[in-house]
Amino acid sequence: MAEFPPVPLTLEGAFVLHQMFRFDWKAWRGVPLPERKRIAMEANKIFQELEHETQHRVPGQSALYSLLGHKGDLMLIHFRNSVSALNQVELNFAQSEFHSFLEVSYSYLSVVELGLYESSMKTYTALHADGLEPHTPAWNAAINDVLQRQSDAMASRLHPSIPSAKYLCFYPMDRRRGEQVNWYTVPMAERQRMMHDHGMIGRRYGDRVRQIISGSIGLDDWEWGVDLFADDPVVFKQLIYEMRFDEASALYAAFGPFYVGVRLPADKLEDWLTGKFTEQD
Ligand code: 76R
Repeated sequence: MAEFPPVPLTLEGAFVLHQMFRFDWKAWRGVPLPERKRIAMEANKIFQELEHETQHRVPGQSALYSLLGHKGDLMLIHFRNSVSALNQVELNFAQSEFHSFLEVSYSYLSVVELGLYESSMKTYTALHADGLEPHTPAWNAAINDVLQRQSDAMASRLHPSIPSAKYLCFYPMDRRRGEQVNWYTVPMAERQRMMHDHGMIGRRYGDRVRQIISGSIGLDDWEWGVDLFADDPVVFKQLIYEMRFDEASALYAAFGPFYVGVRLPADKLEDWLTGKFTEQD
């Protein structure tokens, strides 16, 4: 059998920045009320704009979440067409007065990724049958063709709109490269089988969770970012618990910190700043 590349084909879409902030409540309360009102209105305007920003006729996507626990108070997620556009968003926001009350507690840079485990081997085998050798110009051109066609077909998943679900669960993760097991030395066919099983479990939750997987190898400290959107946070626990028993997770997954937030629409920010935002449910 020919030596095929061990790396699955991937499609990349929107670049993603997660920003977690601590809010300085003490400093905020020290500001006279009319000032607070003015700063809150300015912030409201900024977030409204962020929610509706468009670039190159593709809607830029941003959303704000109220975070639980000590890891931060607010989380902003941004989807843009380029890393430089994300950087510009970050810089614009830093100019606001509201930003002086924030301290970044964590951030994460990644790019929406669709792994083509199901079709990579088929593609490699078909090109080989056509007499093409890996890494030759003809092979590379044929691969680019395949990727271009797939990208067009998957455009809406590569540039997703941020789901309107009430809750977001975000965490970064790795595939293990340890002494006992190493994902990156497992043969492609085995990884393909495990990812298939993974997808089958995930699909059972498809009606209750939206997942956006972003790749961050070379961009940030972990290898993937996982964003799960749901109206019921118990579903996060159920899905992730079930996946822990799945081979790809049980043997090969290592997890970073988890962040859970409640969607905070820009026009609710002023309420949030007075400590009243979540309705009782
Ligand atoms: O994109 C697709 O829907 C195709 C199938 C699929 C791939 C390729 C898929 C489906 N995932 C894929 C890739 Mn996933 N996913 C996670 C986690 O907590 C854990 O144990 C793992 C964190 C969850 C909860 C989850 C959910 N997935 C990946 C990758 C890239 C790995 C690689 O290439 O090696 C990672 C790191 C990852 C992790 N996944 C699904 C889900 C869900 C709910 C689905 C089904 C989506 C649906 O069909 O609606």
